[in-house]
Formats: sequence, structure tokens, C-alpha cells
Amino acid sequence: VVDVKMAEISQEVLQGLDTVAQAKLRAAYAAVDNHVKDGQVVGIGSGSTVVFAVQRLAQRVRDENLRVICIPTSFQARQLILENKLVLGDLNANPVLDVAIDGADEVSAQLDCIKGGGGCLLQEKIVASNADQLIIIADYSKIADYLGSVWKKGVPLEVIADCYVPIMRKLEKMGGKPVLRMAKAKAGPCVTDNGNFIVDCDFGVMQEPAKLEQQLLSIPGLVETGFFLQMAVKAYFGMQDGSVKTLD
Ligand code: ABF
Repeated sequence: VVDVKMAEISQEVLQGLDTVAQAKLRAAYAAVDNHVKDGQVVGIGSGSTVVFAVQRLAQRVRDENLRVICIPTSFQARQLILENKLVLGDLNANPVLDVAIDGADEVSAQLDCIKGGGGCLLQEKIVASNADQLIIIADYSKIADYLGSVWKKGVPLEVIADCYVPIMRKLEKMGGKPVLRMAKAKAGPCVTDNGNFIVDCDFGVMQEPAKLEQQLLSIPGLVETGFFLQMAVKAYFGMQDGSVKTLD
């Protein structure tokens, strides 16, 4: 990992943010400053770190008259784009993205990620796979030696609701510990923007995630995994000491 030169960040934007949030902001600002140019189509991820990236993007649009088209990865991302008065595009009108900026739940030393803690992994992966560059932004708490060593909530898997039980049985046979993700608010399962369920499956520390992902994707009804393996070209980490490090 190497240090990143940082544009001056005013105290007012850091005001009231705790250490982790400041780390997220710094990573997000560095990524937007280094990877978004005028005239680009930009994938906007989901989660709390991306909120800072959109904040910076909106500021650059205002200050530099930047023209960008933003492609959302979730209902949340779509709202964020509209709230910040950015130009909202969609994949069918803009099928080739220059860059996608997204958060992650865990990033390994090999730049593999686990994503989907927020339940948006399917559209995140669709957008990431249509972008020339996927840039991950995260705070220092996401850095891991191997996937599964820091993120202990299991690999998020998007599954068809009508067959989540047989899928969970197959996951158990593979040695996983699957749990149907329940919605925070109501007493029912989490339903994704695509109308599917999420099963979080703990496989412990994973030395060969690629092999595991191939096994998972061969299960009919398992729509997508939260593995983002060898997709990101760079990750920006906001560190506890206020610095930003990148991993290529
Ligand atoms: C999204 O952001 C998800 O894939 C991931 O679960 C989440 C990370 O959340 P946060 O940025 O709030 O830590 O990219």
C-alpha cells in the first residue's frame, strides 16, 4: 500500500465525524479526485462510504462544472444521485461506464472484496462489471489478509425467495453456515431491490474464494455472490491517523 497525496479537506466537512467516518470521507474524496473526469459515466455504489464520494462529486460538479452521468447500484444510490442534483443515467442508456466507485465490507491483500453487507450486491456487481475501472473506497477496518478474517457475517448471497430452503441445505452440505437475512425494521426477511432474499453464509477464512464462488454460482436459484474477485483495480483506505493508502 502506498500513501496518497490528499487535496486539502476543510475542517467543516470533517466536523462532528468520528475517526471511522473521517477515514471513509478521506478515502472517498481521494478516489473521486483521482479517478473522475469531465464527460464520464460513473457508477455510484451503495453504503455509507459512497455517500462521501457523492458529496465530493457534487462539489466538483459545482466548482469545476464537471459533466458526469451517474449510474446507481441501488434505490439508495439512486436517491443519493437525485438528492445531490447529479445527472441520473441507467445502464440501458449508458451501457459502458468509465469508472465505478463503491464501498466494500472487506478487502483482502489480493484486492479481492466481500460486498453486499447492505444487500445491494447484485446491481453493484452488474455496474462494476460494465465499468472500465472499479475503485473501492473503505476505512481501515475493512483491510484483511484473507477474505473472512475480518468480515464475520458470512458471504452475502442473493437467492430466489421461492427456493431459499433447498439452497441453504446445499450450502450446509458445502460446509457453510447459512443464515437467512432478516429485515431490520419488520419481522420478515430482507427483500432486495430486485425482489430476492439474501442468505449470509459463513465459510470461515477463505484461502481460495474463486473456487468457492464457482461452486456457489452452480447452484440454481443462487443469483449472485458478494465475492468481487479480481474486479477492483484500486482500493483507497482511509487510515486511523488521517492518511490515505491505496492498494493496486
Ligand atoms: C456497499 O457498501 C456494499 O457492497 C457494502 O456492503 C457496503 C459497505 O458499507 P459501508 O460503506 O457503509 O461500510 O458497497
